[in-house]
Amino acid sequence: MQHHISLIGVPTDIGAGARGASMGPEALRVAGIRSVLESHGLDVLDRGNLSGPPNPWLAPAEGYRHLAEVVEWNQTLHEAVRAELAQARMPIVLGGDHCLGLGSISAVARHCRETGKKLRVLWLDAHADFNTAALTPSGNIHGMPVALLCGHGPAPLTGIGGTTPAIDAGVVRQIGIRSVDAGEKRLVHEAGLEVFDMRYIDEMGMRHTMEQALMGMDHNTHLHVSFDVDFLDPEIAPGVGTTVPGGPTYREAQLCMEMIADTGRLASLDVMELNPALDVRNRTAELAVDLIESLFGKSTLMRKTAPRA
Ligand code: HAR
Ligand code: MN
Ligand code: MN
Ligand code: MN
Repeated sequence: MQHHISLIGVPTDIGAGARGASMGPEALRVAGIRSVLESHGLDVLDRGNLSGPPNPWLAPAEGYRHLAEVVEWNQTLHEAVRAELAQARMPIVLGGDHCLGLGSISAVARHCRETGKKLRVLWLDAHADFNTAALTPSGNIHGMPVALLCGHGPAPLTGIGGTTPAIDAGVVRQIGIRSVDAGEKRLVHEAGLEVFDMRYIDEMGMRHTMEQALMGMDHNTHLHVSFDVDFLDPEIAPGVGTTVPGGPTYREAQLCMEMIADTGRLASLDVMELNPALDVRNRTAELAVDLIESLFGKSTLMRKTAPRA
């Protein structure tokens, strides 16, 4: 795994239906994200925050809310992530709402094309984020980034990064999903997205789920994790704009992160949708940092290999 890490703050809630995710980057810093990573021997540069247009808080127009502003933030983020990867550093994007997955992952995909790497995207979320203007109940673009990455949506968004679609749906594994809109459900099915929803996790357990989601990766795989904090059960993670009951417990989330760490392939990360305005004494930010620590190899005991068959 890459030992040189760059933190990129993206202080915006431009794609969300609630205000406040714009304060996410600072809350993660206050929760100690940098020193926690450094305690594992990683070299961490905090690049500070990107800047972009303010949130005008308008109603959706033709199915999209704040389309121009979402394009601008994502273009800026795309360039920032691209620059870190070009310097062989691992970008950690501190969101910000999940519309930013578009700028982040389009840059990662471009880097993979340029370097001949195989991309795998793990999308940890309560939501599939696979809406389009025609399907969305809200117009909020944070409900659309996976569809946009797969080429469903308007050119100014789907074209960020030069190639449309930015990714093939086949590289994505969604985990923890438990809220999908009716039309969105049809499109997810049509696109052939691989979804490990909560029903699957309930029946098969997190261990088997992660074994499946991580299967087929090799030494040449670039693993990107897009961690929407609303993935977690709201009982432990109240500080998000769109809570959905019935998410992974603390232990399930830890196992998920530890199994990702065991692959040694993590090469870029998004931490999205943290909303300090809705949090309780920064508890959700601290939990996110705790889980990120596991993602980077914190475990209870030293293990030579993962204790699995
Ligand atoms: N599916 C709903 C919509 O599109 C809610 C989407 C909420 N999205 C996030 N990101 N919080 O996962 O409006
Ligand atoms: Mn080094
Ligand atoms: Mn999301
Ligand atoms: Mn979500």
